[in-house]
Amino acid sequence: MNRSILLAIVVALGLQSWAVAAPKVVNGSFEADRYTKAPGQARANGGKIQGWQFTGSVGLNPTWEGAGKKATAVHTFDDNGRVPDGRQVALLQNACTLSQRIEGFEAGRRYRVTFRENARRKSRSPDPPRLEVTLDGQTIVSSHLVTPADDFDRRTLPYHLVESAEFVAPRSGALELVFKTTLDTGLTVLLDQVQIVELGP
Ligand SMILES: [Ca+2]
Repeated sequence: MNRSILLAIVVALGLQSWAVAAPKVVNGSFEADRYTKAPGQARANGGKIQGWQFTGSVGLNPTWEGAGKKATAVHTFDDNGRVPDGRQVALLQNACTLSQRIEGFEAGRRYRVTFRENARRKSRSPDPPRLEVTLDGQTIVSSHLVTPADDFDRRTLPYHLVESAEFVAPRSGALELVFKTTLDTGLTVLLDQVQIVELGP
């Protein structure tokens, strides 16, 4: 292989990696923290979810009883469906926000946010909760009902996959992604695998 072909391949690989680079959600699978106090609200477990800010009764599930590999998962809120990625999901009980300022947007480029959602099956209210998602203040997923994905205590069916509307970055830099639950009826939304996909210029 001559030198010019090698260079062409190197350039092509470089372009490819540049083209797929996208703003990265920190801890988008909610695996970075380990909560030990059920039912799993952040305020009882050190008050933090790495990478995220929140208001209201936000937390992680499952919580873990015992140490190391013998720890038992306690699924108080994530009581149905197959965890989409890793072992943990975020929970938003009642009216909450869960948000992150995400670096790396480029002005004029198009993006899409994808995530997995589910709702707690055992709930004192028959009404499903509502969720809305904004990016830089723009609604990218309209307020919608979130329904349980599976039967109680069954972990076979996947969480619902949600794809946001296309989003054109109005400027370069960090933009704020916000998940907002909009009803205060004792219901819980479950989230996992939050990602940003770059669609191009
Ligand atoms: Ca996860």
